[in-house]
This record gives sequence, C-alpha cells and structure tokens, in this order.
Amino acid sequence: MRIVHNPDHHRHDARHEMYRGRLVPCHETPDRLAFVLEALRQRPVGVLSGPEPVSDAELRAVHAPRYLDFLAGAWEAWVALDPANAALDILPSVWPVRGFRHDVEPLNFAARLGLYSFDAGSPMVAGTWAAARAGAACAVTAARAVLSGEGSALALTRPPGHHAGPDFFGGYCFLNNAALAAQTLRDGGAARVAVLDVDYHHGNGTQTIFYARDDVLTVSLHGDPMTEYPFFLGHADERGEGAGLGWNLNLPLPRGTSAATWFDTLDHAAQAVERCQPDALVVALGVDTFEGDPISGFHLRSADYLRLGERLARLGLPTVFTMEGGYAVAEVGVHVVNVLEGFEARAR
Ligand code: OKP
Ligand code: ZN
Repeated sequence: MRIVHNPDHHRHDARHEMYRGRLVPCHETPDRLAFVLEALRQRPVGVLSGPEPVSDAELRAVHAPRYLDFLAGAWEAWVALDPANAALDILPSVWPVRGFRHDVEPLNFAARLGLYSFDAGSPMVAGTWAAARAGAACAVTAARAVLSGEGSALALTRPPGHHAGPDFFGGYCFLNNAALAAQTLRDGGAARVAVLDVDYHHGNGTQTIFYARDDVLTVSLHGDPMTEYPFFLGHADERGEGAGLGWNLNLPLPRGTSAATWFDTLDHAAQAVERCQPDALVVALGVDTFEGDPISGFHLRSADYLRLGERLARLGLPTVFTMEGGYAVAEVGVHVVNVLEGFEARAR
C-alpha cells in the first residue's frame, strides 16, 4: 500500500470553532495525523511518500474556479481588512439562504465568506490554503499510484474533504479529496468509480459533486441527518438526479447504532458497490464511528476497524483511501492502521 503524507497539514492549525454560542477549541487538530504516523511507525503497513504537484485544471475538475480563487486569496483579504486580524481565525457569520442571490459574488469579504461556506465550525488560518492544496495533491497522487497498478493507496491528510462541495466549505473541509481522487481515477481511464463514505457524518460535499453523474456512484453510511451533522442532506430518499438517478445511496442510521447493525449496513453498501461494477473504489475513511469519539454516536470498537478493512478488501477493487474524521485523537492512529492492516491481510 502506498501512503501519501501531507507535509503541509500542520499549517492548518486553527484555534476555535463556534459551538452552542461560544468559541470552543477545534476538534480537527494537527496531532490527529501525528498519531497516525506514530501507529504507522509501529506497524509499517505501507510505503510513505510525499505528494506530487496538482494542477489548477485538476482542482477545477471538481471545484468552481471562483471558489478556488476565494480560498487562495482569503487570508490576504482577511488581513487587508485590519492588520490585527492576523492574530485571529477566519469564521463566517452571514449566509445567503433561500431566496438570496448566489450568482453575484459580493466585494465585502464577510459576505464572500458566507457565500462559500455552510457553517461557523470551519475556521481558516494563514496556512489553510497551503495545507488543503497539498492535501488535494496527496489525494490525486494516491489515485495516480493506483492507476499505475499500486493496488491501494492512502491520502494521509488533513483538513478532511468530504463535506466540501463544488463551491463551498464546511465541516472542517475545504477541498474534497475523495472527489478529487475519484475524478483522477476517471480521467486516468476508470470507466466507473464508486465512492464509499464510512465517516460518521454524511459526505454531503461528495454527494453534491457527483449527484447528476452516472460515472461515479456515491454511497454513504452515517448518522441520521434528522439529528446529526450536516443535518440538511443525507436522507435515504436522495438517490441522484437526471442521468445520476440511482447513482447515490444514503444509509442513515440512528445515533447509538451498534457495531453489529453498522456492519450489516456496510454489507448493503458493499453490495451496491458490487452491483455498479466499478473499476476502482474510493473510501472516505473517517474513524469517528468509534464508541469513544467525542462528537459522534456510533459504537464501533478498536478491533472493528480490522474487520472494516477486511470487508473493504473483499470488494477486490483498486482502492484509494482518503483520511476524513476521527476525533478521539489518541486512538485515531490505531484505528486507521487497523483498517489498512485488515485490508492488506485480505487483499494479499
Ligand atoms: C467533519 B467530518 C458537533 C459539531 C459538529 C461539525 C462536524 C464536522 C465533522 N456538535 N461540527 O465529517 O468528521
Ligand atoms: Zn465525520
């Protein structure tokens, strides 16, 4: 297995997210990846490398140019408002909901920030763009490795990606690494690609990016959006639109779901992937399904991640993993490496 590590991830190191009326410390922190690297040092299940460069054209195959321009210039615009802003995280506070214009990009920075976001939990700092762009490069590099016959690869990166849409950020995500990997696989010759999202939270960004397409199947099992973030997408009746009808599958589960029920549901997801007969698989790998996760509500235990890896390997597909959530920070490394170890044991 090839493991593509983001050398710039630590540059995305924000202080606060808005939660219940106050700013609380970020859950999505650089030490998450440090724990994965440490677990990999103890159990070297793959070969580590850095990312190759990613082109603007590759990013634009998934994200809108004006959104990419906004992200690239956000920090400079923020500090231009007031030099004192250099000591503060960027957080949005106004959004264009139903009935507002989305086609006109305001000049005001706070307004542009709202136009391109959907929550106040995803702060940006000076290094966010560099970290996110290098992470996208990891995802594209991992997909290229699989196209070259590598069998499997992990984009070991943060910030995560699966909540980021064509032109919006949120849920700690800025560029959709899983979508970029899927698109790279498509452009490299895979006729059909499946994205299977096993993070606790619905992969709304990935769903939105591919919703009208019949070349990328999107499947997500996640906490029921009636009670769980991201709330406004991820229901079972969202099946795709136009040519993409039937190409999206959501498997929402109630908060409190047991590992047994979760694995039964994973079987349904895996069967949908098999029916699609894809040439390659992208797994949006969140390990926030762990019973000890501080912001999630499923009950997987550490050994269950070995079983998850084995189940994914049984699909027998060239596979790119992208690193998504997991906030029981000290356990994240063990869980990610368990998935990879289970996958490799079965794939070999
Ligand atoms: C990102 B990923 C919890 C606040 C939720 C956003 C969660 C983003 C999860 N009360 N904040 O899917 O792991
Ligand atoms: Zn999550």
